[in-house]
Amino acid sequence: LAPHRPPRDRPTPPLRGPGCRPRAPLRRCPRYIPPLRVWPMPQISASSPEQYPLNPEAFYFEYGRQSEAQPGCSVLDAAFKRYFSLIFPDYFPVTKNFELFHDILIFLDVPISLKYNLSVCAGQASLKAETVWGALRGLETFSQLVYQDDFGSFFVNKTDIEDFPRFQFRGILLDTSRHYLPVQAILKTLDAMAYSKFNVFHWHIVDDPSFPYQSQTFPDLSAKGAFHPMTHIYTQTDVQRVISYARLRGIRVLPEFDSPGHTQSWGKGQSDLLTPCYKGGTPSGAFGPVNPTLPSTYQFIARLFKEVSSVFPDSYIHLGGDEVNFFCWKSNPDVRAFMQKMGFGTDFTKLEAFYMESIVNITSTLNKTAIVWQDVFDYHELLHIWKGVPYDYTKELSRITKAGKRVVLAAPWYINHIAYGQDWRKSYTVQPLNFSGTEEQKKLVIGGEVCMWGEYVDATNLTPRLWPRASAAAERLWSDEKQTSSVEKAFPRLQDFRCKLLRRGIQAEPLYVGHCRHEYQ
Ligand code: CP6
Repeated sequence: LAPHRPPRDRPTPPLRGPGCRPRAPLRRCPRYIPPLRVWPMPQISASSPEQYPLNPEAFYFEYGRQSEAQPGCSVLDAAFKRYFSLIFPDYFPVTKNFELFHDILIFLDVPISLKYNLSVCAGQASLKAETVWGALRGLETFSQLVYQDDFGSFFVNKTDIEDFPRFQFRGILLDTSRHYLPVQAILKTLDAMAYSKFNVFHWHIVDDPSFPYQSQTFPDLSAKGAFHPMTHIYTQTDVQRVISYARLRGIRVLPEFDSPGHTQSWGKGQSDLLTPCYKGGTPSGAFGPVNPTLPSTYQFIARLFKEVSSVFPDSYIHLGGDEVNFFCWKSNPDVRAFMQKMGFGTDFTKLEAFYMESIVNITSTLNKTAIVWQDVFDYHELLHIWKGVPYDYTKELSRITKAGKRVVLAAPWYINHIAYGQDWRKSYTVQPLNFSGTEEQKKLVIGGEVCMWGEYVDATNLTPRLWPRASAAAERLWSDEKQTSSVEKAFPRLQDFRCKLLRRGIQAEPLYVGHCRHEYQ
């Protein structure tokens, strides 16, 4: 922190602009302890009215001497650059080839903890984290502590923070099948996710309407199944770009290839994959879910998932399994014969379970953990709760955790649904662990997810529909429940955070009447 420690080996920075600005700071209100304007709220924090000016000419980040991470650590080198610009918006260094120096101490010990400690005092701020991912969250917090006065000078108050996430899975689902989202729109969402400390991008990449993923093994899937074979696809380069952009921000990418339902677009580029529907004893020309009776189906899935699991490095893969319509399976004589042979009688949920079990086995041979929507519950370790909308997901939480399965809660955060008024309040007051069950059961709730289904969403309205509404869920998933129990106290903090999003170029919608010092340009 400037100006107490002059940077080494650098010329005196030139004065900026004509004339001199008034010498800051005037301590306006010495006894006033400002509310901590950090979203989501850190677990433990103490701030003081003691205020330090920050000079962008002299500010730098530095790796601590004892830190295991040192210059060359790609995640933190890149984060220092990003956060410099976020801390000093609109500031452009005058010196050419401006080198960023580093003034943050990073200690790496236990490589699983996501904790960080941030201590801001005169002349120096230190950030200690056991992993680079924890350090990223700490940088985000630090950047939110810095503010500007009416003359544009930067300040930060004396602050101590110890922070860690309440839940390990804090996701956002984007649906790129109902509408194609340009890569830029995805990257922008990843930026905003990092500002709210989300850590999972659940990429619902394909579905009935389109198949934009360009597969190396099966190029026809996007050539015939995308809205447009050249302009509305994600190439391997696009996908790598999204994955590495997300990684630099501490976000994992969880791909979803939903089957056996929601696969109409798959059928265009892969013949004999979908079940032919029958009408009056003959094929009607329509197709239903993936055909679970043919060995070729499983050979196809094995090859597709082999590719997907090498393209997406995350250890999880989402297999979907939701909303399977049995109507077409019932109409097909070959499917009915298969049911007889397998002894399933007329219970089509058994056929669905057979299919899901087979593809879960395929994913485990690829060393990935399968996640499925709650509809198919018997064969999986990790389930995704989406039903129980609006508010009966608590029963599902009891039922599924009782069976010893881990869960991610999505049902209360379907923010593609919109309503007049402040619906963020509902998202904010969700209590994910408020269901009947033992302590052991509660530990199985690994987190939650905000879903932005794409029927009515494309790049024109994605950002304002997501932000700051998703941030309400982000605080619920990150912060201590007791400290964040008041929606009224959250309101001004979320309004302030929304202004920060605007300042960072995220077109977040307003919560209610009001203004931001820097309105969206
Ligand atoms: N698409 C897919 C969807 C939905 C699901 N799966 C969905 C269902 C109900 C609501 C919102 C979205 N559009 N593939 C369910 C997980 Cl209210």
